[in-house]
Amino acid sequence: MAHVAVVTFPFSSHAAVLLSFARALAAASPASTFSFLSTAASFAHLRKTAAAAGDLLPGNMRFVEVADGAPPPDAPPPRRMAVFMEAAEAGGVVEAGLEAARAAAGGAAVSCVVGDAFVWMAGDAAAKVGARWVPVWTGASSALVAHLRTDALRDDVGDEAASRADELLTSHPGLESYRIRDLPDGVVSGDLNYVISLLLHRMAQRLPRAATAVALNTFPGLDPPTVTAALTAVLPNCLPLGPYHLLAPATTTTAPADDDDDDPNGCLAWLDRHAPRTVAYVSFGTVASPRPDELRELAAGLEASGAPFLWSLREESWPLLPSGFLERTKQHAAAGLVVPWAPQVGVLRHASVGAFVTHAGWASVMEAASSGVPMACRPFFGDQRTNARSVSHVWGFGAAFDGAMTRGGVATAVASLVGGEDGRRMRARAQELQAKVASAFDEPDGRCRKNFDKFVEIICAS
Ligand code: U2F
Repeated sequence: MAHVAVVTFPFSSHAAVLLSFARALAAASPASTFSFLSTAASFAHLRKTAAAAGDLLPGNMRFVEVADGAPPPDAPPPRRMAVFMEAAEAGGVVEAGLEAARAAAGGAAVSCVVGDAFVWMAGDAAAKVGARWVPVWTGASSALVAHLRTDALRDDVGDEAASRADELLTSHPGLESYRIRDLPDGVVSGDLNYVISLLLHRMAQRLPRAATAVALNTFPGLDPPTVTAALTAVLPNCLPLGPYHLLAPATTTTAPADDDDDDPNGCLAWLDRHAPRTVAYVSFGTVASPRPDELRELAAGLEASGAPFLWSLREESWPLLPSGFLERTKQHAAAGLVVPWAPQVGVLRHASVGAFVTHAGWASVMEAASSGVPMACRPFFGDQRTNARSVSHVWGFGAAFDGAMTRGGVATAVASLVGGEDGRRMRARAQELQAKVASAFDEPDGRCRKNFDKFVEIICAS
């Protein structure tokens, strides 16, 4: 019987994505044992946000806590990431987690380590216990191509990233549609020694050598053939089996409109009161945050657009909103609703949502594409510029702001997406992708469904 350890990158939305992925694996292979490894802080967060994660753990899966490297209590997230990765790289964190998993499973040795590709040292830990390493990539294929080509890109661009920012990467297979400025942070620009830049560089060096297979959060028909070819040339065993959020057992992805646990802020009931495709949904994911002046511009632009809006905004930012803004949204409930958290998958599927203003985090892009919702992207960091470029120039189901959002820019973008000619065209493109998701994923013989079955077979093989 297989014992699969699932290793998370215990920050931002990564652990929640892995948890829903692990649940899908556990449901698909009820005879196998699954140990889900994360830190105490990550488990606490998952229990709060991932639809009562603890209650919904399948019987063949258990949580196993790993060390976080002991960051100072008041350390900000980037410092926590650095401390965790240093501890994991020094050895011991994943190894101890695998040993704890073995002990908790009555001595059953771990036979396979599935894990967020960010935690590349899980490959070494797996090898030490004679297990396979099967990483899960949570970003876009194009971003992965960029990371796999980091050395070649650095050789080409050197220290000219700023002066050649608008140059297309025509000599880099798979990246022909992207400019140097669209590359993820830490490839040729930004702080190359930042913890995330370093981990992605090392991950890219390990994947081709050590991964038995790699799960990709994409579906056939999404990535251009050049991207797929560039990836499979280096990672022949990569399996497109997304959108990952559709893999989870139904209870975690489809919140009924009246389910207070999944929708404590009443977003879906509020959306029910609006006409089809009229509402702008706004969210910048779990980490990104516009600066105070930009936040005020966004708020003013939403009001000026005339479109009703649902805005998921972390409560710490509410005091930064323009004076009277929250009161106005409360008094005229039809005009806008600001909430600290929204059931995003259900929101994007709702018929009244006509536009998505977002940072273009990869899970958000996939959730919008699979719901047929056009996007207005305001990328902030990491891979978000690459994703925004894909949405606007490769797939054409959205637009990207040029830099910070302004009142006028937001009003125009939202009005265009919900009512303009450009919006209609972009919605049509989004709906084409939605149809591709349906055939690649939902149909019993769809390619993603088959790739998921193959993935399960690989990880549960004895
Ligand atoms: C990091 O991404 P983020 O966590 O910032 O953003 P997403 O990948 O878009 O994931 C956000 C998830 O949180 C959910 C939403 C997504 O599944 O449905 N969510 C929600 O349910 N309710 C809310 O009110 C707000 C969000 C990183 F910053 C990105 O650059 C990367 O692309 C990404 C993937 O590696 O990880």
